[in-house]
Amino acid sequence: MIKSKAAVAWGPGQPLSIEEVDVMPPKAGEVLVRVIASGVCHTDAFTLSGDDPEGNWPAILGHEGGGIVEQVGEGVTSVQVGDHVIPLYTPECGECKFCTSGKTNLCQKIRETQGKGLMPDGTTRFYKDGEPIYHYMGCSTFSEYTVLPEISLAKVNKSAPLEEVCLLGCGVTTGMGAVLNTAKVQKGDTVAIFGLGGIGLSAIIGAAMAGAGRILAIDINEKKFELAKQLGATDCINPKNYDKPIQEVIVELTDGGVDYSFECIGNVDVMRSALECCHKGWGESVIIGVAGAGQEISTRPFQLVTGRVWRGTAFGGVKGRSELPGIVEDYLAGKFKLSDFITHTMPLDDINEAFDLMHEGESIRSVIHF
Ligand code: NAD
Ligand code: DAO
Ligand code: ZN
Ligand code: ZN
Repeated sequence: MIKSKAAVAWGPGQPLSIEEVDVMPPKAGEVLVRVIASGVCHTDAFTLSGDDPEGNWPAILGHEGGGIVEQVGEGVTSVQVGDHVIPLYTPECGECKFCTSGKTNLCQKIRETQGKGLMPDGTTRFYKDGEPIYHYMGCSTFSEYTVLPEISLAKVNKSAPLEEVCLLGCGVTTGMGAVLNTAKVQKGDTVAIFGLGGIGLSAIIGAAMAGAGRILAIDINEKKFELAKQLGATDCINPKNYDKPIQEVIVELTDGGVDYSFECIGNVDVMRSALECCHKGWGESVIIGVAGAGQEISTRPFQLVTGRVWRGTAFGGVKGRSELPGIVEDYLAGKFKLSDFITHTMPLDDINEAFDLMHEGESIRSVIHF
């Protein structure tokens, strides 16, 4: 057992509390990781708010990390002590029906226990004063040390700075992957991106990489527009400046609608706008944002009858163990930058400030340095 400084979420709606917790050694097939850095994603805030039906309490949140293997459990062969790794909330076992389907990245091997905040054997590795603390999304990166199943680790090039590539553990991979893998945007396409946080801005990078002809960036916070333009947005639109539904505005601006749209907020009304701004006959809308528990989407079915397509994506459709190392290589080769996203860095002690900055719309990503 080792001691670890961690930010514990004791319950929904409460600030995180910095504690010294006990971390149990990795069991068979598990790995102890020393976390070097972790981004703070909107999904952490969503779970902390209490809106996430899978929230378990108390828990150690965080799922956008980068770290170094400290110890391996029995039978672990794919990583060794000293390897640099990115934790995966979507594991890749390579054996389950989902992994072998060739159709999805949603490995289900440890889905049930991960959703309950537990390791695959049904127990936790975190304790405080003898009481268990739950894992989060199989990652729990808001702790100096964390334990993950081997299938939840992508081994990456050691020359990549973990303080930056941690963002590939969620936000940047999700946004870029949604555009490049899920939608497969092509050169010259017109795209609309709703919500310009870490996910939406990464979707802009993906659209620019794909050679999209026009990239419409939509947000109600105009402070996001400058970076959106720098990354490749051609039009920045604030829906509050119009007195008609934003989908009508976009359809007019784009000669009938966009080829692809992406909802990067988690707002079911915006999801409808994103679908309905798509071009009749072929436009496709991809839902990335996670809506609150129990919320539902709606549109007139005729929108789909007339050729629009509604779909969704998790982790940008990326298979973490086999594909994420290549994305890190692309970053190292200068195909995209990560530093633009890191608006704030701070020690774990100040992690609540990262949540405040996100809620105030001041940050793109805060990265916690351990
Ligand atoms: P964020 O809070 O940093 O960004 C959200 C942006 O949406 C902000 O810029 C905000 O101003 C804008 N916004 C809010 N309401 C709006 C509205 N009505 N119209 C236009 N813009 C509006 O969040 P993020 O970290 O970028 O995450 C975005 C969403 O993606 C969240 O719901 C998160 O849970 C989800 N997510 C999904 C996946 C996945 O795999 N599907 C992965 C990571 C995050
Ligand atoms: O396989 O049923 C499943 C769950 C997969 C989890 C994918 C989560 C994607 C959305 C959550 C946002 C992640 C930060
Ligand atoms: Zn995330
Ligand atoms: Zn699998």
